[in-house]
Amino acid sequence: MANERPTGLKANKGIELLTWATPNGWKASIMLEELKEAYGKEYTWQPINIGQNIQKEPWFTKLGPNGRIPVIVDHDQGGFAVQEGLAILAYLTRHYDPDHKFSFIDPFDVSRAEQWMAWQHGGLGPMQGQANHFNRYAKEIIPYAMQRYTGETERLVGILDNQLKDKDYLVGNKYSIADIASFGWVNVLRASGVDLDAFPNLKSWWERILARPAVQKGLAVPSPSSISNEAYLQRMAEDQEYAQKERELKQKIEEAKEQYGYKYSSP
Ligand SMILES: N[C@@H](CCC(=O)N[C@@H](CS)C(=O)NCC(=O)O)C(=O)O
Repeated sequence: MANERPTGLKANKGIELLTWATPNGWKASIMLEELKEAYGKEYTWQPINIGQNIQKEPWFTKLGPNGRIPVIVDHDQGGFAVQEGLAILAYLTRHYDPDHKFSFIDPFDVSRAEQWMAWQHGGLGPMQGQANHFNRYAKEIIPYAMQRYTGETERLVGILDNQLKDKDYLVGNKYSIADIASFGWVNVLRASGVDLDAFPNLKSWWERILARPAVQKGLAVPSPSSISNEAYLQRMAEDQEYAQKERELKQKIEEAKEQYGYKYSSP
């Protein structure tokens, strides 16, 4: 399935999700799996292999002008398309969560959820994304950028950890779109060079959410990721060559932090 190259929409009713197995993609697939479990709302999906730049093709950018996944199309609303994880979570709950199982009625809780989702969009996602880029994919090794973005990711997850000190979930002590927005990024924290064990409240929150059947299903759309925290630890234990390379990368990040006098501090 994941090898097929989509060339356009394939459904004509319900929600169609265009996605790939990434932290941003999981926001949409987890939400859709939760709605399916809670309300029996079916959806279809297509794999958009971002390594093949399918998200830049004209049929895709007509739906999601930013040329990035995830995008949903609501065939029951005249083919209305939504890009951006935050907007997708808001759209799906506004239309398809009538009992507010994953969203809020109280305007102050609505605002609290919006704040954490905006925080994820403007902070955790972009910073952790840049940490991954400069630690793993940059064409040259730039120690300043490595420590800057890895350090900023640590600062941000420290905020979440603190927020979760006496709470199971971010808003109203209820699992919601506020949690779903950040969960995917925390789900790849280890591969981003940040030690999840150093943030115990966050780790418990991550485990609590990971245990949900709908979350497990959402994480398998379109196929399981090799960099989720669990997959990462497993590969570190089983593949000596990979483990050695990862240890070398961690060492480079540590050296970069030392070079620029980085000290963990949050906020
Ligand atoms: N702010 C967007 C970010 C979307 C995004 O960056 N998606 C990445 C995957 S995690 C992507 O499509 N990358 C492919 C590309 O940059 O062309 C959201 O939260 O939905």
